[in-house]
Amino acid sequence: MITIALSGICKISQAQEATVRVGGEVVKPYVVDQQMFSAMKQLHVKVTGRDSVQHDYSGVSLYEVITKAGAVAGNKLSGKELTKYVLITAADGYKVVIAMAEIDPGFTDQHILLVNQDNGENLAANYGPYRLIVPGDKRPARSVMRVVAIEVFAADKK
Ligand SMILES: Nc1nc2c(c(=O)[nH]1)N[C@H]1C(S)=C(S)[C@@H](COP(=O)(O)O)O[C@H]1N2
Ligand SMILES: [Mo]
Repeated sequence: MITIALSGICKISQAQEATVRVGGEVVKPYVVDQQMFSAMKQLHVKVTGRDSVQHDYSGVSLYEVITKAGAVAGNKLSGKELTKYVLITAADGYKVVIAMAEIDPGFTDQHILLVNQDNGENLAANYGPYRLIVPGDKRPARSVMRVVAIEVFAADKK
C-alpha cells in the first residue's frame, strides 16, 4: 500500500515539473505544458557545445512564448518599451536576463529558443525538460537549463 501511494506522488511531481510559468507584467499569464509547447512553431538550431559536439536543438521561439502572454503591445518596440526584459529562472535558482530587443523580430533575425529536444531526443533530466538556447552568445552561460519561469518586466516603471 505504501509503495503504491509513493509512486503516485512521484508521478504527480514529475508532471508538475514539466511546465514553465510565463508571467510578470503581462496581460495573460499562462503555463507552458507539453501540449501548449507542441502547438507552437517548432524551430531548429545547430550549436557546437563546450563538449565540441554539434547539438541540433529543437523547440520554440522565446518571442512566441512571451507574445502569447500579451507581453508586447502592438508590433513596435519604442520608447519605454525598450526597457522591457525577460527574466528566465531555473529550478536551481539560476537566473538570466534577455533584453526584449534581443528577441524582437523588428530588431534582430536571431532566434533565442526554449528547447525540449537535442538531436531528436528529449533533454536529459539535468538539462530539461526545457532549456533556453542563446545561439549568438560566445559562451553558453545564458543557456539556462531546467527552466521553470519566464517573466517579462520593464526597467522603467514610470
Ligand atoms: N539552471 C542552470 N543553467 C545553467 C547554469 C546553471 O548553473 N544552472 N550554468 C550555465 C553556464 S555558466 C554554462 S557554461 C552552461 C553549461 O552548459 P553545457 O553543459 O551545455 O555546456 O549552462 C548554463 N546554464
Ligand atoms: Mo559557464
